[in-house]
Amino acid sequence: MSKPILIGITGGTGSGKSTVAQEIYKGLPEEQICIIEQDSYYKDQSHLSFEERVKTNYDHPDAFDTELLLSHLKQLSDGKSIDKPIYDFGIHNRVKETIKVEPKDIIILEGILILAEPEIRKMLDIKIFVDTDADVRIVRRIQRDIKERKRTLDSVIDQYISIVRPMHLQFVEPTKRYADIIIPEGGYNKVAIDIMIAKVKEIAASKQNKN
Ligand code: UZR
Ligand code: MG
Repeated sequence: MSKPILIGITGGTGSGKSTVAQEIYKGLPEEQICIIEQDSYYKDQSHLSFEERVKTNYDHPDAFDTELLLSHLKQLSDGKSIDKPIYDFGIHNRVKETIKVEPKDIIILEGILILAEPEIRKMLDIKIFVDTDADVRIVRRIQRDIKERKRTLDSVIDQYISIVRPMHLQFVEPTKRYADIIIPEGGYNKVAIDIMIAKVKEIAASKQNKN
């Protein structure tokens, strides 16, 4: 297998980056593409109590096990499978189980702080920033965190004002400068997604010819 193409998709929380990643994924045959979520690489916090884990700043680059993520990206690039960690947002911790991910021609890496890490940036062939207004992002975040991440309305709002927003302005927003492509409005932007799928299909076809 020739070296895979690594596509990074970033943007603030609730921007629609996971949706864009899923849409591109669905546009290609399963044997050619995989998704790695930066969220899966939140640090193992088993040594902390639940009360301590709640206080972790999850919007800071230090919250992530970037060393493990980088080594997994390198393994996939070298044609080796990885055991991707599973993160449980309900308990704020990594669980014991992992998921085996096989190397594919196209690897999508998506997460809020992937472009904030120079080592990750260097590995990415295509860098995308999903740019969605903050009011839309907070509304989506409220809906998602209550439905899927076992949060209350008050806790989502408190966390947003005290941590998520300042960290976004300090660490996420400035990485827009590193993007090759900026997609407004994430998952609802069908034109941008169709263009991306066409491009990725073209890359995948050229890879198949080389294999
Ligand atoms: P996305 N996050 C949690 O709420 N709890 C955790 O245990 C780990 C992460 C949140 C994190 C960040 N912030 O804003 C968001 N907080 O997950 C990133 N507070 O994920 O891009 O899917 O929204
Ligand atoms: Mg997401």
